[in-house]
Amino acid sequence: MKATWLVGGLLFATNFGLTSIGVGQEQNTPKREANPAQPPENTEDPQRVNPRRGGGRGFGAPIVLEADDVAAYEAPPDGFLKERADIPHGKLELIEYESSTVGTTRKANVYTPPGYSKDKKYPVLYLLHGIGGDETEWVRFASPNHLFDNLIADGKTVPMIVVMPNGRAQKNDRAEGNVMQSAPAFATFEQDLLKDLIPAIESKYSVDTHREMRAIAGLSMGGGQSFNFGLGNLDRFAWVGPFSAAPNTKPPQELIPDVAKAKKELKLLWISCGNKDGLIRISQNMHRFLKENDIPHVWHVDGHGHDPQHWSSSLYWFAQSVFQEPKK
Ligand code: FER
Repeated sequence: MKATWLVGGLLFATNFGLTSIGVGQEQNTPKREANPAQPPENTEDPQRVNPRRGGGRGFGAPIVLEADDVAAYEAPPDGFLKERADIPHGKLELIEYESSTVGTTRKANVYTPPGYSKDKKYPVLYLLHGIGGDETEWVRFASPNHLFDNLIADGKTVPMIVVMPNGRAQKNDRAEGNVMQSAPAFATFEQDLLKDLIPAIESKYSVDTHREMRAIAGLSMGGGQSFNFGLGNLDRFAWVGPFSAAPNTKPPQELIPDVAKAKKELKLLWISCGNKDGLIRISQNMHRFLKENDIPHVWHVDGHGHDPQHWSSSLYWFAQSVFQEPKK
């Protein structure tokens, strides 16, 4: 029996009983364009197919839902990712920066909001992709330029710069071959981010460099990176948004050794996962620790799996809280 599922933008197929994931050769240009209007072709959830299957690279453990694993938000309105002709538009550009960490010139997509001006200083959201993705993944999955243009036009989010880098910090950073083998490069990216990318962004763009003006969010491996790099560097990030966090997430006790400090310094910890996502136990584990330690956070569990619909709708809601004081 064959199961397929989506891993950070790639279709994976495996036969039950095998512990490794067989990956095709064409990850470089993933065939499937994200279309939020349609359910992904591969929502076939390994759990539903065979809830008893163990292992399976982390997707295989049974999903056990708790009473508070519920949606904090509704589904976004129709058209939230569509370009609107009647509003001002920001700009999406592909930039390059020198990485001393990797020893190469690396790429990032950067969104600047409508009316971007050197006379203002902007907050920056670093938005990270999954194991099968690269600097184009968020652009393909969530049209972030339209999503942010629309929210800014409606006064629901503040003008911000959104940086979508390549989180696979290795010389060949294309999503090729067995992408699971590049998992260590997602940890190396912490150094690239802190030492290379952030300085490059802050010299090229007009950025407010206070920690309260820097956010980190991401999907799956990028969700784990958001937990690890955000909570691990509270002097750099005050807003953290992990969606569908992957097993690269460090244990909560390791990430939050000082509960009082986390409470004091976190402006927002915004966690989401789909209730059909075989990786949900990772986010549940974090939520449980945060609850036990009384650390404020958002916990949003919707009805999706490990899929672009969950990620675009999480970005839609996270974008409406980040860099804003909570509405009273
Ligand atoms: C794993 C299962 C999933 C894993 C990573 C992922 C490193 C990542 C999925 C994604 O980014 O979509 O066991 O181990």
